[in-house]
Amino acid sequence: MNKKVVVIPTYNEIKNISKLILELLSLDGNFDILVVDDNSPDGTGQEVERLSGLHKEVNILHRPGKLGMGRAYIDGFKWALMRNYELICEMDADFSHSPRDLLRLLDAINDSDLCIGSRYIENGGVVNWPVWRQVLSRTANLYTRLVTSMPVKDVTSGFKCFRRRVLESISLDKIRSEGYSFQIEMHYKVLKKGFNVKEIPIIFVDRQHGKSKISKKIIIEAFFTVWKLVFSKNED
Ligand SMILES: Nc1nc2c(ncn2[C@@H]2O[C@H](COP(=O)(O)OP(=O)(O)O)[C@@H](O)[C@H]2O)c(=O)[nH]1
Ligand SMILES: [Mg+2]
Repeated sequence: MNKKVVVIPTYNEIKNISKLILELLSLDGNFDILVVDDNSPDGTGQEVERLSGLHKEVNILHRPGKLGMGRAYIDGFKWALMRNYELICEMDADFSHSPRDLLRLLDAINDSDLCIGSRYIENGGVVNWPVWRQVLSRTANLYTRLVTSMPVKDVTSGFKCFRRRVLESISLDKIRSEGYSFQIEMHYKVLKKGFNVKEIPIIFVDRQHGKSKISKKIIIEAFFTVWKLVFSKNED
């Protein structure tokens, strides 16, 4: 039986995290959960610590401070690779990604190496996002696809599932992106390696609790990352 884990980065998600974990556990999908918390001042890390004492499927990786979502995922991936997980998923902590869709991703990866939950294919979509976020996301997608020629429709999606061989083949320490460009960089590198990438539709719902961590820095980083990727000679 394939070992499966979903990696969830958190920063100040106290209003979401217990509910999300309990919902994921109730799905009975036979997967483990790893939360990577950046010493959230609101106590998210301590709450997950408590839940990890009650449920053997729940794990927590504490980092000393806010070091960025990209590095949180890298640390989470390394943790999972060391523990022999075969399927390693990514998911946000704020219910924008539906727990039920995680089961669909785990199912759909059967015939691919990376399966992405996509907002921008038929039957996918976004609910309750303010217009500026929709415009930003659509523009970022269009811009990235024009510059990189990637055949992925939702290049900034943070809901996906990798086979371990995909993550093993990438030099994780060379990934520098912190925000959305982390997703772009991963997709670019996976495609460049020739892996089989698939998208399935998801409906992304804006968070009801807590705050988005999007910032100008994250947007600017994504703007430049696409050019760095295209001009980089580095294969991995
Ligand atoms: N560990 C960690 N998690 C982060 C950091 N920044 C964002 N996150 C988490 O990454 C996920 C996506 O972030 P979010 O702010 O919801 O982005 P948005 O949905 O695009 O507005 C959430 O689970 C956040 O808690 C960070 O610096 N460190
Ligand atoms: Mg969010």
